[in-house]
Amino acid sequence: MIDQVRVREIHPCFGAKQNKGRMHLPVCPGCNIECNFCDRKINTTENRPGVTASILKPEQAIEAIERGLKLCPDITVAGIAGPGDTLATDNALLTFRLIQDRFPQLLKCMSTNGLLLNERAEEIIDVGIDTLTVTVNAVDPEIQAKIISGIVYHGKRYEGVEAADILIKNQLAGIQKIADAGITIKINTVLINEINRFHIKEVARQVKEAGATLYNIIPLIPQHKLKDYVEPGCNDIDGARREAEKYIDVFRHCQRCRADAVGVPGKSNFSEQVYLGQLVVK
Ligand code: CLF
Repeated sequence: MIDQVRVREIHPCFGAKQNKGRMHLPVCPGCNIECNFCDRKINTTENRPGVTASILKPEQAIEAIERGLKLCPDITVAGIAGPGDTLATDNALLTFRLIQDRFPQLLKCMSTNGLLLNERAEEIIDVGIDTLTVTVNAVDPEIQAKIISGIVYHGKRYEGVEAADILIKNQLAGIQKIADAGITIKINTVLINEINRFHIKEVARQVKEAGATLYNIIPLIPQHKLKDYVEPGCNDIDGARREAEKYIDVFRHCQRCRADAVGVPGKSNFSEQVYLGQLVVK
């Protein structure tokens, strides 16, 4: 049984008040959806989601954790957040199994786009994930269809409202299954003023109903196909948060971390020391 009090006390993205750290393990190269704002990159310079200096194999991730814990004993969470999707391959779940054996003291935190969440929910529960984040940018297929160009689902590519509908149904059904197992779920929504600004409260309402308990609104970084869109300002983010918190608790300290971030979010970063020389790109 997952200790929810422990999660809130030691997880920096789920309520920890003191300096607690997380270590991201970049073991997931590929993705199965095409978000119009997403630009996955291998480099050491950009500080944003979807960027990593290296892609590791699951066994290499275990060695990286050993280095990370020596450099930053405040790390309490082993997280996997890309750079691709954590369920598009088996790498993330394999890595979490190894972590369970070698570092049972660490919370296991997974982030996914949710396309395969419904069909892989039992595996996630079996692996013993403590916290799950699902990125849900819309619950209306017409709106979601403006955010993604397509999905690849069971070997077939879908586009438009059809793709959006498959994604949303799998996300909500998956959230429900994971929540029923007692796992704490946070939802990330990328705030795009021109597309989903006035849809946020409906996303918040529906994900809460499905079983999520925490909501994180991440302002768009204008890039890729949305490079000419406006970056939301403080008023937009604040307004969206106030609408969302009528339905669900809101997390306000997101640092838009890299897929290989190591340290206390916003305070320390040891990714170069941990991952330098690990440029193993599959
Ligand atoms: Fe990583 Fe995400 Fe887990 Fe945290 S990050 S997988 S829940 S351990 Fe946290 Fe970073 Fe924001 Fe993510 S500050 S980008 S919310």
